[in-house]
Amino acid sequence: MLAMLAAGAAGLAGAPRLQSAWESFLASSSQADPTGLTGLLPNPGGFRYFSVVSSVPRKDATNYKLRIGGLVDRPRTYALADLRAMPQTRIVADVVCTDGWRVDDTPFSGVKLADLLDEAGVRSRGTAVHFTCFDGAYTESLTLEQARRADMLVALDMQDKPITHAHGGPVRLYAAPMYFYKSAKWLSGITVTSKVEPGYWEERGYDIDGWLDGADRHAA
Ligand SMILES: Nc1nc2c(c(=O)[nH]1)N[C@H]1C(S)=C(S)[C@@H](COP(=O)(O)O)O[C@H]1N2
Ligand SMILES: [Mo]
Repeated sequence: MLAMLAAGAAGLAGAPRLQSAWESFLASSSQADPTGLTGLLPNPGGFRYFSVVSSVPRKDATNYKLRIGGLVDRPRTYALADLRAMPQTRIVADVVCTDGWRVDDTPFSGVKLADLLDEAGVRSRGTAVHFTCFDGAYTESLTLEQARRADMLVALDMQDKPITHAHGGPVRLYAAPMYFYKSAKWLSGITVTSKVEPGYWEERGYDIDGWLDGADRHAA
């Protein structure tokens, strides 16, 4: 068993874009798992761990904050409990990464991004939404029309459990109809802007149009 775990940790350390063996250890050890052991195996549950920085601070109910601002009438900061107290939406869809891996039928739940935008009151000059992360590096963007869709969530749960640190918990974006790079992990800021500001990967050549093949681009 120990040999298997060692092999598993080595496999994770070699995963694409993984920045350091230490972060892979942190990532694997934070998988929700009663034994604490299966997370050390490579590629747990079909997902790959992604981060563009080598270490990300941990946030929980005691210190997590989501700030909404920019071109809105009522800027506001939400604690985790505030988000949990709002109506929750559950979506089951396929997770697809541009690197070629996918995990079918993955449930995510959380608050509709549209509900948060409505509470904030988007001003008439607002046409896009920019997302920032408490890893201090990753960013993402959506048009306001995309952001208002019913399948865009500020997600609190993944696979019906609180999102783990490794998967971007306690709160990540979940952009169901788009490639998984649009689903920013460790979400800390939502800013309404007057034009789309390209996100981290989009500045580095990714298509700003993240639609999955077959997505209904005109869904409400
Ligand atoms: N903050 C942050 N969010 C991110 C990324 C990242 O590196 N940092 N990677 C993106 C990419 S390319 C993918 S495929 C998914 C991976 O999510 P996972 O680590 O939960 O599998 O997160 C997306 N969101
Ligand atoms: Mo990805």
